[in-house]
Amino acid sequence: KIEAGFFTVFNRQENILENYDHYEERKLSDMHRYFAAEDIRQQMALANNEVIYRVYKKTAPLIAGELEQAVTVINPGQVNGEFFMTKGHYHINEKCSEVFFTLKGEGLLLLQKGQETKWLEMKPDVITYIPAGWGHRTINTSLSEPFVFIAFWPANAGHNYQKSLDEPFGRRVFFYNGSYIVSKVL
Ligand code: S6P
Ligand code: ZN
Repeated sequence: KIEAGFFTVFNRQENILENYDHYEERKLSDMHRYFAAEDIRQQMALANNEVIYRVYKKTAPLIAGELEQAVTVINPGQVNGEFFMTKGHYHINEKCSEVFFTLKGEGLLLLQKGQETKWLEMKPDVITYIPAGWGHRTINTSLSEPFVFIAFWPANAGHNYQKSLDEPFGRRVFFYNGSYIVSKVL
């Protein structure tokens, strides 16, 4: 049973959402098809199959008119020079948009629609908007700090992860010269 009216608290010491219902955890082994690296098995061994990101959720009713929210914590790190990132997805209901509010760290929001790719920098207090119909992925571009943001989206959106494998994002983000480079996928 979902409470009618609730609050959550982001604990910025621990980087968790207090009183979450559940969290989803993505390790390197869950994500091997999303990174560019070919020697992913070797990388997995090297990196000890570490946690790339966690998504903390407090659920709302999954019906039109309601809003879902989640806090995403992407750890710092790279796979063969490619920064840790989310799988990225499209909303099944193409009329559903989304808003991100950045809580900690620094990163990028990568947006994809057909052949068109856009990216926006995220850092604390920056609010980014994902228009309906656009695929979205976030990337932690910090070398040392977790990248944390809260997302709000329509509860009837649904998530399509297969599409971000079938039609990969047009850019990938790599470590370069002490910072990051957004490189075109050929
Ligand atoms: C949900 C929203 C976020 C992501 C989260 C993880 O619509 O966009 O809460 O679920 O950032 O990314 P992904 O691509 O694994 O769902
Ligand atoms: Zn989404």
